[in-house]
Amino acid sequence: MTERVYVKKHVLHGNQAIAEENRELFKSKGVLTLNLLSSPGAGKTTLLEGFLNSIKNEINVAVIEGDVATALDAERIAACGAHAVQINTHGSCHLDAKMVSQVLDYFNLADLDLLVIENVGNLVCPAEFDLGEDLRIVLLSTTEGIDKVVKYPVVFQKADAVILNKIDLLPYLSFNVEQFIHDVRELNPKVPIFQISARDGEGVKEWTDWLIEKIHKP
Ligand SMILES: Nc1nc2c(ncn2[C@@H]2O[C@H](COP(=O)(O)OP(=O)(O)OP(=O)(O)O)[C@@H](O)[C@H]2O)c(=O)[nH]1
Ligand SMILES: [Mg+2]
Repeated sequence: MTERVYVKKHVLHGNQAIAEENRELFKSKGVLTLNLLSSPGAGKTTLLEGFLNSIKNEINVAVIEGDVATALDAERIAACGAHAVQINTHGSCHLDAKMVSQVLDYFNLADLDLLVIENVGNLVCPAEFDLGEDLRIVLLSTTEGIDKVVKYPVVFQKADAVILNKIDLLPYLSFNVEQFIHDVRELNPKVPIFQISARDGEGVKEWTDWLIEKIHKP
């Protein structure tokens, strides 16, 4: 048991050192970096598609896609006209800083305003692994249930913004938005909370404006 704890600490310590190198590199190139986290299917890629189509001519964005298998998400991002690199973790439930550092040569970071890293769909493991990002964005979708915030607190505690997605489905669900906001605030009192429908575009502009401001005034 003790040995297991030690191994985890060792792994996280090694990850942190590489994450700091990534962060220094991003800073030196002047690129803002996002780590996008959610359960599988909460709508990360759908949000990115809408976002990319809306800011195409304003800022230079590239995307790293993390999935256990396939390049489906990278293909969706490329279809929006953005440069995307797919990482397949082959079983691992999260990206780590080394995986990210190994694909950075595929980008001309100095030309980018924003690098988005879509993590593997999971609310647990990705929360533990710093990738060197500037901001962590956490999505929850209304279909996942109101209890997920209190059941998976760490990812919400560490978020720089929280997005509630699929609000178009609220009329068909018993999801209580006020309870959601209350539970998030208990864990992370000042975090901005956005309510969106990535599918329909509702609320996405508010999040986009918040992000663009971060790019201009990090
Ligand atoms: N009704 C509704 N469906 C949505 C919304 N956003 C995404 N979806 C649907 O949810 C499903 C999953 O969306 P994705 O964007 O692929 O989710 P993801 O988080 O990227 O999934 P993984 O990368 O597999 O973790 C798709 O069928 C989307 O069309 C939304 O706002 N409303
Ligand atoms: Mg996706």
